[in-house]
Amino acid sequence: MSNNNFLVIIFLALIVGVGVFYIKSQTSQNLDRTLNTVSNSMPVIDESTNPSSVDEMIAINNNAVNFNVEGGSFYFKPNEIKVKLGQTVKIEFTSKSGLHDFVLDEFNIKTKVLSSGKSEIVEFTADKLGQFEFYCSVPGHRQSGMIGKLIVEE
Ligand SMILES: [Cu+2]
Repeated sequence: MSNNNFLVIIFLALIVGVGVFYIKSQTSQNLDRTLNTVSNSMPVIDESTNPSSVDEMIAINNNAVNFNVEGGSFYFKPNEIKVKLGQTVKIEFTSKSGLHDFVLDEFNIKTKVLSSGKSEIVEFTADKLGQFEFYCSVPGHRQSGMIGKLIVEE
């Protein structure tokens, strides 16, 4: 074997070695990526934020939300308010035109009857789940469609 042949063989062996090393590292990177994807898509179940009672939900969502609600003949705008169980809900009700109030029986909410341009702020804790109708108690207005919906969800 000449010296030259020996060098060529060494050279080829190096190329094959580097190639194998490269393929191996690619494979392990792909495997890592696959494992990451799997663990990212797994739902995280944390017992401490998995409440079992309404009281616990109320404690978790114990923050405040504000809404501005307009009343006119014969509508509320918005006529759907969605909150989370436990939230402190603050509603500023404004009469746009005419005499109107804002009543939400289940939470003991009732503003004064307000004339055009007047506002009143009411506040309560959304401590019951479900859908509750709010309405204007000026005679005839509720029947004319002056109603809306408060949705309290988990
Ligand atoms: Cu009204």
